[in-house]
Amino acid sequence: MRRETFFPRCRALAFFVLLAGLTFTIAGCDSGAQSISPHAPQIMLEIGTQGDSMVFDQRELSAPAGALITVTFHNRSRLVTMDHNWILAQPGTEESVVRDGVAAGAENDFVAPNDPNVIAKTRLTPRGESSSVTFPAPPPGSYPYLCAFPGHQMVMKGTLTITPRGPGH
Ligand SMILES: [Cu+2]
Repeated sequence: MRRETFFPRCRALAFFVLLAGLTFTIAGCDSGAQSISPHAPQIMLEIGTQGDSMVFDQRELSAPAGALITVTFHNRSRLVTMDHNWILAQPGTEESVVRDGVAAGAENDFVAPNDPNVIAKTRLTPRGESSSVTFPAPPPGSYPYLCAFPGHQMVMKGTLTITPRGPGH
């Protein structure tokens, strides 16, 4: 079985996710752009805060279409007690996602339950902790990500680019 797995920093975590991927329920190979085939590359992405600063350490991430993506977010704050999360939204929906998230409150990680514009989200993550989310790559395009904690999205944001699949996929 062909796999393209990135092992950036934490091999143990990557191995765990690989195992999780192996037990992932396979829905079918040709039922749509977001279906996950058994040959789907598994992409590990890592992002964090810039220490105590209210910004992401990466403003851009990318992954190929058809991949199973795992984003691990690290809240690297040490001095400042501040929660953050990582939210991937449909293009152009950031304002409504944030507005509805504020209304949903901290008990919902500042993300409205079942918001159709939210593609993926991690939990609200306290300082010094990490959280991750695994999801099928959306169709090729540019998708905004942000921290949904009220007020953070103005500076705590970036873009995930989904690149088209190469020939042979
Ligand atoms: Cu934040």
